[in-house]
Amino acid sequence: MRKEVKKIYQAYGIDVNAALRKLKETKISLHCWQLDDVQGFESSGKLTGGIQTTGNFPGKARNFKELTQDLDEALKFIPGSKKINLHAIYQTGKIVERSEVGPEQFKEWVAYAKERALGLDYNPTIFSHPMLVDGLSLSSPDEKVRNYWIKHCINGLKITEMFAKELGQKSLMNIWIPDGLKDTPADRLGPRERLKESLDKILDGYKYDKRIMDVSVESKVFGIGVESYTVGSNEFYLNYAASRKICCLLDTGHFHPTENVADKISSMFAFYNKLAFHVSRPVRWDSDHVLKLNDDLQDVADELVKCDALKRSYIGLDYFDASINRIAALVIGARNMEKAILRALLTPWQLLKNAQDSYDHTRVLALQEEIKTLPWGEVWDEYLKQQDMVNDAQMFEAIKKYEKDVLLKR
Ligand code: RNT
Ligand code: ZN
Repeated sequence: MRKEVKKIYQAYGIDVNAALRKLKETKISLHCWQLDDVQGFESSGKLTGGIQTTGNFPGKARNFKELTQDLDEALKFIPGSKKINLHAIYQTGKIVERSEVGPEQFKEWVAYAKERALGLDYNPTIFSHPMLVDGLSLSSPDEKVRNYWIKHCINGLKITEMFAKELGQKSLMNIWIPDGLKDTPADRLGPRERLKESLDKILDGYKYDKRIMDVSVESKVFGIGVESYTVGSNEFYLNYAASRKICCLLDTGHFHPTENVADKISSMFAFYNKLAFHVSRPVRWDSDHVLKLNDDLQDVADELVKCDALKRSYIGLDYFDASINRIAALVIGARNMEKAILRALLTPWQLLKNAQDSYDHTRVLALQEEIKTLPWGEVWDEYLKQQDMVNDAQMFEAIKKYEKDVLLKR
């Protein structure tokens, strides 16, 4: 980085070193499921629950060994503080029934994370399974079905608590269910009452240590095959989380395409002191494309910085593209998340706020546009250098080599 760069930012009241420090401390939870198209190790076959991966890029990881080998490759290129986001289907050892998946099945992951000083987050897997009867789980009219998934989630609380204890950092358990209906419902309230009751049973089912872990609920607007009604809607979970004092999770792909998800963040922080995210990129629908450094992503990062929420948020990524090199997909998306946060940290928010509060909207617009051409790219390269990481171009070459040497031989 040229010496002048620091001075350029100083003129706006920005300390580049402080920005780099903050960025490095910001934890990003990397979703392991980008590496194997949300397949997991249970050999359950088809992905169901209104989500889908498309593409058939060669060399997909088929087991714990291959997945962690690919993850290690990806980690070489992702700077900053990292966690790995796991799903129940990534249980290891002797595979057990989904409802029985507990801490025992995640010991290998804990050892893996410990060795690399990573954190872990957890998700019960409530899809791709025969106990989703007619696509319904926690909201099912059948008590047996509900109890099956309640048990799965209660065990999940124990797994998440174990992650936090073993790794000495906070962990998140996020609940997402695909429950919904293809066509106009006859009853909308019934399933929601049942979901509410099931969630209460989960939270009452195990007294987890609230100081070291959080539980979040993830809403959605619709999925493939459940176009008309989603039980776990945004309003449902907003109210549920607020009344139960748990966390909401905003997946940036789970809203109407013209809705601005970034705009929701400050409204949430006006009432909650923490928030969880699945940062994704919807293209026309909840398509889970790899994160690009586009305006939507920048807007989310800007709000996180402006709300002073980097430390109060669980920032997880959630996309799955099977049509390109999966490791590159994970790395490019994660680097883009970090680039967006870096740019947000290099923005003179105080100057902008002052201008807005003094009704100087011309100044706001001018300044917003002016800072776009500041040399943040040099700061990014400096960030990589400080962590002994190669730049974007070299990263691509290295992953291509791994593709040739490892992936194409599988
Ligand atoms: C699905 C949700 C959910 C999943 C992952 C695999 O629409 O976004 O979070 O993508 O849990
Ligand atoms: Zn999600």
